[in-house]
Amino acid sequence: MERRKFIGGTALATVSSLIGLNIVFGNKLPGDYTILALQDKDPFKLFGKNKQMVVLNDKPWNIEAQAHLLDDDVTPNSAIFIRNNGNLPENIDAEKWTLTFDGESVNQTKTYTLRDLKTKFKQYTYQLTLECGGNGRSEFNPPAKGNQWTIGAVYCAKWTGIRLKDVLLDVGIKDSAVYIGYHAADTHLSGDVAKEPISRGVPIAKALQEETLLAFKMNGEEIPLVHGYPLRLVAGGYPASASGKWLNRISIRNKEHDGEKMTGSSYRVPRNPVAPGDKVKNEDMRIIESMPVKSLITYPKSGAVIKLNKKLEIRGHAWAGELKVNKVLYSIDFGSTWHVCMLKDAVNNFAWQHFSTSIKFQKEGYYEVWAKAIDGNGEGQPMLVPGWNPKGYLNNACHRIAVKVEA
Ligand SMILES: Nc1nc2c(c(=O)[nH]1)N[C@H]1C(S)=C(S)[C@@H](COP(=O)(O)O)O[C@H]1N2
Ligand SMILES: [Mo]
Repeated sequence: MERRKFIGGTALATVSSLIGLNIVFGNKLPGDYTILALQDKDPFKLFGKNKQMVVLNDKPWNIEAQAHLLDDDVTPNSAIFIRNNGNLPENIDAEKWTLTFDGESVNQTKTYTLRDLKTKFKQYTYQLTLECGGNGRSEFNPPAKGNQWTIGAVYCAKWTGIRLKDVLLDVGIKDSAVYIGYHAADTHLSGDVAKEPISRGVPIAKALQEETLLAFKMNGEEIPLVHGYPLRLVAGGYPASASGKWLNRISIRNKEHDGEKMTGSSYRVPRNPVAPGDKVKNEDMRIIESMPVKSLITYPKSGAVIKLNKKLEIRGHAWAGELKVNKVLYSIDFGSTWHVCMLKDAVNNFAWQHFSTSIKFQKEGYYEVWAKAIDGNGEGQPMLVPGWNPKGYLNNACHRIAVKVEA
């Protein structure tokens, strides 16, 4: 007789959380059966995203926002881009979730349950900007392989969790510690369980910053599965790839972490400028740390139409990795002259800052509004695509919107 496998409690909970409903006869579900609600792969429904998000890849899921969806000070879940390097983990049981600390520079290997982490350490909430290192890749020429992000792989959500620093002090790390590397529960696309889809990290100084969190809430709720439920490393201001989702292990390293996507050309850029299309030797590449200064006009949507005698209100956000943004300027004459926008302070370190202004146009016709942010070191965004690099990282060119002024 054929034995039927029935889906276990934890797997069932995962499936239920994916569709956002209790599966009433869930205990009768055969183990190898995919329910219709999941066969119908509507990613917007599946992940609770706005229908105007743009799907760049479905294996694995990679979905980006459009500028106008990012208008809120704190990005709502519905507009948060998704970047997956592997398959989503299955059968997550938060009750049984653990986080292990190991590596050359740990005093002793130590494991905490998620419950320990939530109860033994003080909790903090910060807004932290996460931008994919490849945001803007689509503009590089010759083109770089990979997801063709335009401008929508950035967000600033409110993260709640405990300081990684507090846990590292509790674990005990050696003086030799220079880097941490994360490990996570997602699986390699090849199905090879020995391979990790991604295992990146940050220098120890970044790990010890007050805002570097082991987070279990995003925007006041449990982190959605696709964004790292039930535990995520969040290191604002660094490429978002350093913020490991589905976190289950952190290695304290005595050298720069050499996990998956830390070496070769992954998340690495040439130390010195290269000509477009050049081959760059590994030793001439460096890992991306703090992200460059950038801004985004989130209102109005490109293509806005305005009456000649009306002022156009514009607004958006600016961020500069670990630095503050000092100024945001706008131009309506293709960068010939620039004018200062109003700019707010960040609510905390590594949160984006909001800018706004109102613009009066002298004549009817076609205009572009360009925005340009300048960081605390006086460095500004380039008007057009900056330094070409083999994987198309760090495009922080000025964002532009088209405006029609009519009588
Ligand atoms: N475990 C794990 N963490 C991960 C990734 C991943 O594929 N697996 N992708 C990284 C990359 S490249 C980015 S840009 C961000 C995306 O975070 P988001 O999906 O919440 O927007 O997660 C990072 N953390
Ligand atoms: Mo990324």
